Amino acid sequence: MVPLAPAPTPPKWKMRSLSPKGYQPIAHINLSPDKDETMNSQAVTAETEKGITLERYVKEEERKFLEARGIFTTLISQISLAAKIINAEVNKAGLVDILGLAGHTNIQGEEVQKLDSYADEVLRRALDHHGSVAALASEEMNDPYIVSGDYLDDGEYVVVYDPLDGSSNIDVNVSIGSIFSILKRKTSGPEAQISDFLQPGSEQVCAGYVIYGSSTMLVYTTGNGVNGFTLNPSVGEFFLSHPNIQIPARGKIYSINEGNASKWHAPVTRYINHLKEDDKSTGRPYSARYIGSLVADFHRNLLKGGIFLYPGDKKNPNGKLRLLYECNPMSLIVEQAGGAASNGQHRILDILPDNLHQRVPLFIGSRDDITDIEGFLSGDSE
Ligand code: AHM
Ligand code: MG
Repeated sequence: MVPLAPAPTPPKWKMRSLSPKGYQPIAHINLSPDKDETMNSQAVTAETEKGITLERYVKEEERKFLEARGIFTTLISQISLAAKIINAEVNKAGLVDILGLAGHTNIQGEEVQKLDSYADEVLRRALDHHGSVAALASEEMNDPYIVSGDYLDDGEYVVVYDPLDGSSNIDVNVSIGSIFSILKRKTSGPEAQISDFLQPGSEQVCAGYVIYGSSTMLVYTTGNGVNGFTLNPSVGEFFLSHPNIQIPARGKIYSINEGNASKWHAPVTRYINHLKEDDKSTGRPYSARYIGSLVADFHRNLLKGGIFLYPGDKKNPNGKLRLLYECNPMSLIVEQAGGAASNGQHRILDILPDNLHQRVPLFIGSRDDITDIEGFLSGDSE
């Protein structure tokens, strides 16, 4: 259980040095500490003490962002509310035999909604009255949900999400998650357009995920490092439990669906064989860990180090994972934690999307491991 800490003395905000491939400061919103030397240093300091609430952390962080005006506080708080509601339902998933199977009627004769469409609706309803959210796009919806003018204030942002990723794992009690990404809207007409979503991932102003696991955690970044908050279910509040997450530069874990090995291209096969070789000096062999829930596989590798691969193969040249809903948010998070994400040739965050549901090969994790796989794919490495 995460304890409530007494009010801590605000520590100095630590600026992290960025690797050459690292995330560059977001241009259109001031996410850097205030340049005004006259400003009280307390006011430009974000709390990083373990045990403070998510809400307090976001507020403290926002004080440094002159343009943010409390928008992220309410956005993150709406997302965390949705996460708690989804979490409550996920926790009941084992009771489906008693309450009724999704897609069927329950004992009261009511139709039981599938958990992924339920999660989709919860997130939409949590965000569509926000005022700053002009449109929502979800892996569950073919087209974006454009927020009506009545509910728009400034409508400056669009939000993209995968409401329940890894949903094939629900009925076997394995961790699943929700993934989200926030972009600043580009068009200025009365309604948001698809083009507002089709921006490279480097333009995200916030990205995060919620993992429904042995405990429920919300992990997010606004471009100033990555922080993880654990839900204390007895009080229904997220508390800072993992400040300033850093992924090790090299891991010892690889995560890939080896059932697809017969369809892999030769460099991927060579790379995976390389990881299995015995060579103490380079930390091999690696351990294989694959859950089949991106959020869970990613979260483990983020904390322990390692590489997750969903490559393009002979059957699916672009792999399986979606650029906007899955790859971009995870890529911003991993870069902010000091790692890297690539489609094999290019940084994921540099890809200009051409459609909402676009799939891309994904190689994501510890920086040195991503460098290695890129070497194998380019033919430079054995
Ligand atoms: P989903 O969005 O339909 O749940 O699919 C995405 C999931 C990811 O969570 C996971 O990494 C991947 O699919 C697993 O795919 P596979 O079963 O092909 O290994
Ligand atoms: Mg998904």
